[in-house]
Amino acid sequence: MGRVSSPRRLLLVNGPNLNLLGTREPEIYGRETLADVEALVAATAAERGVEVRSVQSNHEGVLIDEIHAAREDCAGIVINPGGLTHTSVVLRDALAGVALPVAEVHISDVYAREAFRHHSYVADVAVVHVIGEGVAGYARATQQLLDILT
Ligand code: CA2
Repeated sequence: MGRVSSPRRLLLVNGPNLNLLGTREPEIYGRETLADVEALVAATAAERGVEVRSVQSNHEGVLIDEIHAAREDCAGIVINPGGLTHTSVVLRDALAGVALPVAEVHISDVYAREAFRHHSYVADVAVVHVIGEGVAGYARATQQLLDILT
């Protein structure tokens, strides 16, 4: 199908270790779970009549396959790449390669943490950036991406 003029579906991607949300480090990542994040994004998009397909994986190749598949039926991608943000040229290449609009989300303020978190390979292939607003940032990123798409 490819991109359509009225977006019907977004892909939500959560990278490695984000399945642990709500179980550890609440002082950094809060108490909400991955299921809460996925429900929040689905509800936010549903207000605009848009569906969400959600994927979380601890495996880079799985994420890349999902990003490639999004070319077929998604109008944009909301992504928190987790630690791959700071390491992964291949994830960046996948996002650039599918040429869909991307919203980059980080729960914590990566720019106020360790120096190794200050560089994002994804930042310049994303059109929306929501950093350090907690889990609520996923809703804002979804809204901003839909503002661009509609
Ligand atoms: O702040 C974010 O959203 C991050 O993308 C989260 C990544 C981190 O490597 C990035 O620098 C910033 C880590 C995700 C791990 O999430 C956990 C959640 C709860 C307990 C343990 C890990």
